[in-house]
Amino acid sequence: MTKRLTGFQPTGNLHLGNLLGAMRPLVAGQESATETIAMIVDLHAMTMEHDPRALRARTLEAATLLLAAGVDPRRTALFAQSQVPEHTELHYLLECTTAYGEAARMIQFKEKSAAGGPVRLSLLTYPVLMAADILLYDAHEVPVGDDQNQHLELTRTIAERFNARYGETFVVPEGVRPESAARIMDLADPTRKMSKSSATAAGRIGLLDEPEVIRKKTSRAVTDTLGVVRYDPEGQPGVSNLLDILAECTGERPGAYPNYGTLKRDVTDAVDTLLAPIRKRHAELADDPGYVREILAEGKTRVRPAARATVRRARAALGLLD
Ligand code: AQP
Repeated sequence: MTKRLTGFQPTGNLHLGNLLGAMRPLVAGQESATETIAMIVDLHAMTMEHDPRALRARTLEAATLLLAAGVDPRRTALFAQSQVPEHTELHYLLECTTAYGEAARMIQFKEKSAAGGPVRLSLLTYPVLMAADILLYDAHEVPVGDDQNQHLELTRTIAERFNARYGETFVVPEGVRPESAARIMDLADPTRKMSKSSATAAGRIGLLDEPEVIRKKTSRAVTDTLGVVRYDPEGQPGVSNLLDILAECTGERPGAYPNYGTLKRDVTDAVDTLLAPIRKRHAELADDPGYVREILAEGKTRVRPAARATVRRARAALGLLD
């Protein structure tokens, strides 16, 4: 059975981009024969300056939102990365087979380390931890957006080299694109992707945003001065992003629109229709944080034997004692 793994960084509040680009494909994957693993990658959220209280709260909130959006704990193992210590153990073993230059040339490292402030060593080695996250579970498929392509390639390189040098140990994973392109852009700057860590929340629709907030953000979405509703991501990125959001939310190709105002109204309605049941379910689950913690503990227990087995194989291949 194909195993598919998806990770979510608790670096901020999950947003519409996360939902359409990753959470919905994950939920849909549960219907097929695919075995699904959903992981809150809390250790990745520590590669930049972080607040411990916020990290704990966001980890629980991300898990709660995944459940509210349809992750079924009977079919998907849901857990936090740090709850399975084999992630950090395999990370170290893989670091011993990765060159400094391979990590240092990652675009994300270059961009984030150039942002100013002290650069954590974990920011440099994070793609190797990501390789460990994937290789630990013999995942065949990893959904990847453009910005993670380079990291997945590094994972494949590390796995292939390890297998060739120390003997067959890891499944070499394939990156898969979600069926629909679903790269949702920032409403205030449609040339950038909607992101948890963007400077302002104006262009980001949070999964828990109230209807009035959604309306404000969509009605202020940046468009252009052409005044024609046309799908042209190059020439009209703002309008095209709104059309993409509408199509993703309704599951239908948008019809013709006489002006931007009517398009924005329909986007507001479609987004709210999609988010309202998630908000409602989230509120119910948030009332019972003990339940969410139990689900995470169960998820951890479910995946740990596979994680242990992989680490055992890797240790033996590298010449470490039992
Ligand atoms: N804008 C987006 N459109 C479509 N898919 C998106 N994803 C993220 N943003 C969009 C997908 O959501 C999953 C989880 O993402 P992540 O938590 O690993 O972090 P990220 O990709 O780095 O997303 P952010 O929001 O931009 O986080 P920060 O600001 O912390 O870097 C992934 O499958 C991702 O492709």
